[in-house]
Amino acid sequence: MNNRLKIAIQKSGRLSEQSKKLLRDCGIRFSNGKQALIASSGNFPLDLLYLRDDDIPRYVEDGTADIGILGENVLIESALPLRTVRKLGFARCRLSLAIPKSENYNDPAFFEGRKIATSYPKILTNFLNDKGINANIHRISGSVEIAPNIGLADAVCDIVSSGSTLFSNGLKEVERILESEAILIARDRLPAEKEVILESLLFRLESVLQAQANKYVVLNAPNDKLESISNILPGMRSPTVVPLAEKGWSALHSVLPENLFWNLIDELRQAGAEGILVMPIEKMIR
Ligand code: PRT
Ligand code: ZN
Repeated sequence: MNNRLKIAIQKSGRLSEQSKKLLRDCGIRFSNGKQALIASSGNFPLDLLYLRDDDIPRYVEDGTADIGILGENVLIESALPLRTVRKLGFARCRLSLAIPKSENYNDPAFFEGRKIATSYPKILTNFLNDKGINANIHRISGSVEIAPNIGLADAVCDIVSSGSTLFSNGLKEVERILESEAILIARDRLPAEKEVILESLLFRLESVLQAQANKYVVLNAPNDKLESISNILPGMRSPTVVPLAEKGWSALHSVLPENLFWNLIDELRQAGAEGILVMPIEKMIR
């Protein structure tokens, strides 16, 4: 069956809601996966497999699924030759080494001969090998952060986002090994028919992710200020300018990258813009 694409997503966990939302934002309809292991979309040639995130690389590799959404950290730890098709911008975190707060730390030589608890033995081994350090890696699959407190390890190598888990376990982060976010992966060679479906999914994804990264801006300005304001807000091609009922004034419509938002808003006000409205964009196709 090459006329449908199979995507593996996390059944329940930190990635599952956002993975499903992203696909739904792409206009793809499917049932929830609360009970079932598999769901079929009725309006797009996509079947969903709900799996544990750790199993996703293997299933994409062996052809049970064609593509998948998972954390970059899990893909790298799997060491499987899969391709990263698109970074998805959610579930950002990092994989870090942490030690008890009371310890002094200068550099990775600290870890020589120490016992480190982790769920990421391969990534940690590579990091330590790179630094020429011999440590004793203790592989555990959950609650890594409690290992030093119960005397199981001297340090941990674990996923951190806010840092509060480390903090509440009396640990401090001393090395960042890897930055991670959710990604879309695919098997290296997909049949041509499946590549076509992936392309069409990617086109939709792109328009959703672009929209998330940008805001729609409407503002009023006196006509003699329009040019300098347009220079600040280039838009997709150039801003739309519409005259207001009040003579000598116009409204300017444009698009602004979310990450520049606050900086540019200040610049716009200084350039004479007022009545600024900023709105979310649902889809954006360049
Ligand atoms: O059941 P399944 O195997 O599918 O899920 P899981 O329990 O293995 O994974 P899950 O759902 O916890 O995480 C899925 C993915 O989310 C991870 O592989 C990361 O890519 C990403 N992610 C983002 C995180 C975090 N943020 C995160 N904070 N994964 C785990 N954590 C944990 C971390 O392990 C630690 O216990 O949260 C704690 C640290 O958080 P802070 O905010 O206290 O620093
Ligand atoms: Zn997992």
